[in-house]
Amino acid sequence: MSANLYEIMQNRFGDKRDRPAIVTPEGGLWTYGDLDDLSARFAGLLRRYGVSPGARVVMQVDKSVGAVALYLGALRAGAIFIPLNTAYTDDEVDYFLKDARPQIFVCRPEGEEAAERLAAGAGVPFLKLMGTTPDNCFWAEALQADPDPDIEDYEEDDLAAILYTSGTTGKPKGAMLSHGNLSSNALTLLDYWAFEDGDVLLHALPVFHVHGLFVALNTAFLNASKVIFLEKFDVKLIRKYLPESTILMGVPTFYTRLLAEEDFGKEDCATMRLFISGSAPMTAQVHREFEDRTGHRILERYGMTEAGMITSNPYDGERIAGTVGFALPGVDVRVTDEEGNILPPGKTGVVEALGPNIFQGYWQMPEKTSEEFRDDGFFITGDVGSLDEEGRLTLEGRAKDLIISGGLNIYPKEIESCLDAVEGVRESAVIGIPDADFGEAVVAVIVPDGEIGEAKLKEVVGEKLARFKHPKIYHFMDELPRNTMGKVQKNLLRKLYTA
Ligand code: MCA
Ligand code: AMP
Repeated sequence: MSANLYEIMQNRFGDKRDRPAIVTPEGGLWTYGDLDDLSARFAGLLRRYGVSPGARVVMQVDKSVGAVALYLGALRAGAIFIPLNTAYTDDEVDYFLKDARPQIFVCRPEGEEAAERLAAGAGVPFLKLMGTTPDNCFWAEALQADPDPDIEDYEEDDLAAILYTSGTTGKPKGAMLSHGNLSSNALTLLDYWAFEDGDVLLHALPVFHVHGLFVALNTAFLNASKVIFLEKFDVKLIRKYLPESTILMGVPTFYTRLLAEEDFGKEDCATMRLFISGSAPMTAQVHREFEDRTGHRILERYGMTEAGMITSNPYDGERIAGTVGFALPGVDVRVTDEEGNILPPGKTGVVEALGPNIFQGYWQMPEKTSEEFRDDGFFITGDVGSLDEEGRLTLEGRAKDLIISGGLNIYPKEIESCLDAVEGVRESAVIGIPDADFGEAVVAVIVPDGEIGEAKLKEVVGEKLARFKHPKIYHFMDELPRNTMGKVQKNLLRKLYTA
C-alpha cells in the first residue's frame, strides 16, 4: 500500500462514505463521500495547472471547507502543501513565495491586487482566489472540474507539507513534513487518546498550523469522525456546540475564555469525553478551575511544528498539571546539557526528540538543519525541561528567545529588527509579559535616538508584521540593562514591566 496520507485516510473512511465529515453552523454538511469527491476534483485541477509531485501549493485563505478539501487534494496529487497564516502582511508573504517557489498560490479574494504583484515578483505561474463559500472562486472551479481519483503512490519520506516557523535569528524556516511524519503521529494519537467510533470533534483552531490542521483534522478524518467546523474560536459558538461534541482541542486561551463565562460548567460538557490543550503552557490554576467547574481534567500535550506531537499526558492515568506527560509511543525524549550529554531524571536541560514524527529538515537550509540535530539523529527542540523517574516531562522554559501569545509563536528578534530600522530608534528589546487572556503579551522597550513616538513605531510595525506580533505596549528607556558580556538582560526588563 502507498504511504500517501490521503490513501491511509481513504482506506479508513472508505466504507463510511455516508457519514458526516464536516458540518458548519451555517447548516453546511459534507459527508466523507463528498469530501472524497471534492478533494479528487481539487487534485485534478491542481494537476491541470501543472502541479506535479513535489511541486508546492501555497494557500493563504480564510478557514473553510474548500481550504480543507484543497489540502486533501494536494495530498492526493503529491504536492507539497504550504498553508500560511492569514495575518501575514504582504512583506511576509513576499518572503514565503520567493522561498517556496510554488506552482500555484491560492489567496483571499480581497487580497487579489497585492497577490498579483507578489506572485508576479516571485515568478509564481498561477494565482487563484478562494473565499469561504463555493461562489465564483477556485472552489467553484473545482466543483466544475472532473474528479481525478488517482492518489500519488508515495513512500513515507516523501514530502506532504512545509510549515514555516520563525526562528531566533533571521528569517522564517520551512519545516518539511513527510507523509510518514503526519500519518505516524496522527495514528499514534488516535490510539493514545482512545478515539472511538462516534467521536465528534469541535474544531475552532486555525487550519494553517500543525495543531488545527494535522493534530485535529488528520486524527478526525482517520477516525471517520464528524467535525463541527467553526470559522474561529468564539466562546458563544463553542458553548452552543459543546453539547453535540465529544472532543475539543485548544490552546490555553480557549480554556481561560470559557472559564471567564460565569455560568460555564458541567451542563455544557455533558457529552464531552476529552478536552486537550497545547501549543502554550497551561497554568495549574486553569487546570484546577476547569476540573472544579466541569469535572473534566484537561489533557495537556506538547508539540512543535518540526515534530508534530512529542509528549502527552495519558488518557487513562494521572494527568498532572504543569507537566506535558510522557513521550508518545515510538518517540524517544531525552534531556541534555549544552554539550549534548544526556542528563539523569530530575536535571534540567534541553529537550531532544527522535522518532517517526520528526521532520525532514528545513526547506533549502541544510546548514540550519544540521545545527538542530545531534549526530545520533535527535532533534534539539530548544525547549528546556526535565524528566522525572517515570519519564514525565516538565517544561521549565525555553533556550530560544520566544514569546507564545494565544498559542502563536512570536520571535522577539523579528520585531526588534523591524523596530531598530526605524529612524529615531537606537535599539530595542522585545519581551513577553504575563497576560490573562493570551498567556503572554508582547512588549517593546525602545531606546530612542532623537524624536520618536509610539505612533510612528505602530505605523512601521503595522506595515511589516502580522497583527498578532504587534507589541501591545511600548516603553521608552535611556538604555537597556546589559550583563558584563554586553547581552541585554531581558529577565530584568520582564521583571520591571511585569511589575
Ligand atoms: C489575535 N490577536 C492576537 C492573537 N490572536 N494577538 C496576540 N496573540 C494572538 N494569539 C490580535 C487580533 O489581531 C486583535 O487585534 C486582538 O489581538 C484581539 O483579537 P481577538 O479577537 O481577541 O482574537 P481572536 O480572534 O479571538 O484569537 C485569539 C485566539 C487565536 C483564539 C487565541 O489567536 C487562536 O485561535 N490561536 C490559536 C493559534 C494556534 O492554532 N496555535 C497553534 C500553533 P486588533 O483588535 O488590534 O486587531 S503551535 C503548534 O501548532 C504546535 C505544533 C503545538 O504544539 O500545537
Ligand atoms: P510552534 O513552533 O509554533 O510549533 O510552537 C512550538 C512550541 O510551542 C514548542 O517548542 C513549545 O515551546 C511550545 N509548546 C507547545 N506545547 C506546549 C505546552 N503544552 N506547554 C508549553 N509549551 C508548549
